[in-house]
Amino acid sequence: MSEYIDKILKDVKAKNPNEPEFHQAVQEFLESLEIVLQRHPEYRALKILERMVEPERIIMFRVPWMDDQGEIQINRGYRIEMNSAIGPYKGGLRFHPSVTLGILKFLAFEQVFKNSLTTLPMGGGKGGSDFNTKGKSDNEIMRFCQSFMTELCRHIGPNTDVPAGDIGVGTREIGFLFGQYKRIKNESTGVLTGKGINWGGSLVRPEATGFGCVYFAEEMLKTKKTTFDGKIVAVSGFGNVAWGAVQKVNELGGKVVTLSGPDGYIYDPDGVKGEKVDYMLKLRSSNKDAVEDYAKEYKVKFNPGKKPWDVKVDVALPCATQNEIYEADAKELLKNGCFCVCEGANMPTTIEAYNIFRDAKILFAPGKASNAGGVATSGLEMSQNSMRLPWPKEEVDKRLHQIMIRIHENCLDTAARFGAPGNYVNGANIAGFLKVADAMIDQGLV
Ligand code: NDP
Ligand code: 2IT
Repeated sequence: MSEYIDKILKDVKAKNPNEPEFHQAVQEFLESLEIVLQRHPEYRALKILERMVEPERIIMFRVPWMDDQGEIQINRGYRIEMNSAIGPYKGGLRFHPSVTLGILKFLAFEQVFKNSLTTLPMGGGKGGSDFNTKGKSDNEIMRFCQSFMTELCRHIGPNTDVPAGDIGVGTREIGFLFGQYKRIKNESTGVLTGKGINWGGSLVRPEATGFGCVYFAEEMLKTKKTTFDGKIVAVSGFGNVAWGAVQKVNELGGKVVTLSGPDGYIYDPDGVKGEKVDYMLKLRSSNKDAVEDYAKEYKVKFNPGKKPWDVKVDVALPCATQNEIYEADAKELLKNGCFCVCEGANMPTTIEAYNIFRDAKILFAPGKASNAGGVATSGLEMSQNSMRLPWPKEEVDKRLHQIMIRIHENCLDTAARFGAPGNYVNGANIAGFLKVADAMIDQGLV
């Protein structure tokens, strides 16, 4: 690492202590940029990187709500408005007990460059709360969402900041949040994406992240002159992204043999297909936080406390959460013949594990490129809301597919242009960076 980049990273760590995930995301990003800074000294002169690592705005707030027993509960809410150089802040809301300021800052930082890659005009943001949806009744979730939006509504808007879902936030939560926004603001606009189909949502948005991830992986496989047909695939997670990915792998002739949750992973040698894919929706909406029930329902093996990286597969799609593939997992995957890792989640691979994949020269796609289909389809939802005209499913899916093909192309072209042919991480970081950096320069000292 150059002295300059090293200094930025040191300053980020000193200024943002106790935020290891944010440090990790910044480090992974900066490591790709060395050659860009050599070729374009203007970015350094104008302190573009120093500006990018500082969020434009952070909002933190109290979220008081009452549980079903009449007891008052207090959570913490956040919205990180990271960068608006190329459009309104855009990014999901995460409700999970592990949520901290540092986790949301890492996600908002990644989102800026992901959104840049989508080709659509969206800045980057992220928000959420340490609220735990596990074991909560629908009424409790509604009261929490209403309280959360009562504060958030003054900071967002269809041309300012447009939140969506992420871990723990699906159509149900978006509905409660949207309802409260409307009551307070007395306006019906596309202020949130991931809405229900009957009230402004876009077809294909629920499937979009998983579909997009598999479309991206399909392009990666094409570079090795192969397809998903007959491939064995490990998927982690069992949530929204995993569900979309499983459907598309099946459609393309592959077989998904694992799903995972915080409790462990299931191994289904016949493949997660047919009604088993619908069962994933039941698992997710049960608020139980576990996949073991799948093993009981379909009489397959459950491996408690383990992650699905020790199975013999061709392709791995990590779709659960950050830092779920460590160095030892990476070695295990390689040993078992895996030659393509395509991230559905945000930053599921640690830097050490990534280095192993990079050195082994297998296909590896970073989430900010390969999971961009979710937010891209959110962008398409915003377009439809502005036009007040919904597109049919085929139209949205076609646009999503084209966007993923273009992101793939852009990553490979940019990687080759900047001396790292075939390296999707460098390609994604550099391509995402250039567009945002140039927009910031055009707009003066922002
Ligand atoms: P869901 O809530 O639908 O599913 C998340 C899955 O990950 C669940 O299986 C969840 O179990 C598990 N999980 C969450 N946190 C942890 C944890 N700390 N340890 C172990 N397992 C955990 O979320 P999504 O499918 O929407 O999100 C999955 C990933 O994809 C995340 O990294 C998200 O940021 C990313 N992503 C999502 C997009 C979207 O549009 N939804 C778009 C792009 C990326 P449980 O909830 O029961 O803990
Ligand atoms: O991480 C992500 O890209 C998302 N959770 C989706 C964000 C969005 O605005 O659709």
